[in-house]
Amino acid sequence: MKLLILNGPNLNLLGTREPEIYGGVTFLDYFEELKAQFSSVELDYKQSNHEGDLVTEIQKSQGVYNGIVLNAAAYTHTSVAIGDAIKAVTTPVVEVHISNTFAREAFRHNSYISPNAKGVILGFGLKSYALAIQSFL
Ligand code: CA2
Repeated sequence: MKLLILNGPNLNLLGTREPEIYGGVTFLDYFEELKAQFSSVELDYKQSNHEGDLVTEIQKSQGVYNGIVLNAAAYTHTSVAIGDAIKAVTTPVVEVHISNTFAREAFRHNSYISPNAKGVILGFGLKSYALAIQSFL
């Protein structure tokens, strides 16, 4: 089982700002925990602040990964291109969010990812990623 964790814009700042919403742990530290927790899974991690990079990574996943755990961050709520890319590949995508986007501003209630995702996990902090990996097993 080979999975890609793909994070979108500003998630490289995790653990440095807004800890009340996003927690105090950097994603690279959490990624080490995930690798230890899921030692039977081949996990790769990529992050980009650029929409087109995320589209390219989704396209490149075809035939390489068994699934993608995707937190498209703010692009979740704006990106037709990322939604189209998910539709264009057979790689199953599980959408994750750290926060409960439905408990936040109205503009975070829409997702261009969800209609094309295998499932959605949100609101469990960084644990959302572990739950998403678990869903592939
Ligand atoms: O809750 C999530 O996982 C989000 O995808 C995070 C996005 C937000 O735009 C989505 O509505 C929900 C924002 C990521 C920004 O991450 C930061 C982390 C630390 C400091 C500042 C931003």
